[in-house]
Amino acid sequence: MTSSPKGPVIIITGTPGTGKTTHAQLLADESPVPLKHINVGDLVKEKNLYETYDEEWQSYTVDEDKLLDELEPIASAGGVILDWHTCELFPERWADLVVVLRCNHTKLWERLEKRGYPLKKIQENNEAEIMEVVLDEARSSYASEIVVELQSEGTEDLESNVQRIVDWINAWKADREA
Ligand code: DAT
Repeated sequence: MTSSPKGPVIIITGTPGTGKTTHAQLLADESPVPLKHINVGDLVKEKNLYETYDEEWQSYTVDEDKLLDELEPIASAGGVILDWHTCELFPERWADLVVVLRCNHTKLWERLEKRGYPLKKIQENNEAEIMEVVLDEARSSYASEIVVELQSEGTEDLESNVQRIVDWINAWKADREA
């Protein structure tokens, strides 16, 4: 017998700088059910789940098998926010909700510049945001009913987005208690 998960699996994805970690932290604080925030990029570094590190691009080539093995028990247990700039790697069965954060490219450029990214990495990410790469990826990887696109430009967006996800969690919870 499989036990029912204690909470949903919520994927928060989007181009770097769109606000995933900021949203995930606030959501973990405000959620009506306990949610563990996993910053997948940090996990990859901490647990050496990568093959190489590219100095020039300042980025890791992830060992996808190792990462999936690490995340499988966590996702199966439920009650987790997966915060990462890509989502197509995660099996469809893991996801209850996929939030894709979006940001105006001028604002995104400023955020990435502040982060000290090399120019070509800023350009690449900015272009990806304009081309809706992560949104397309989410839409082609998961059922359309569970993919939500949200703007993340200011604190008002942040607060209303998190409230919207909290409302969704309350509905998820009520559904299971019915
Ligand atoms: P990500 O995890 O997607 O790389 P982040 O959460 O680290 O992005 O945010 C990058 C920066 O932008 C950080 O200084 C917080 C700011 N930011 C992001 N979304 C925001 C929002 N909706 N309102 C105000 N600031 C935001």
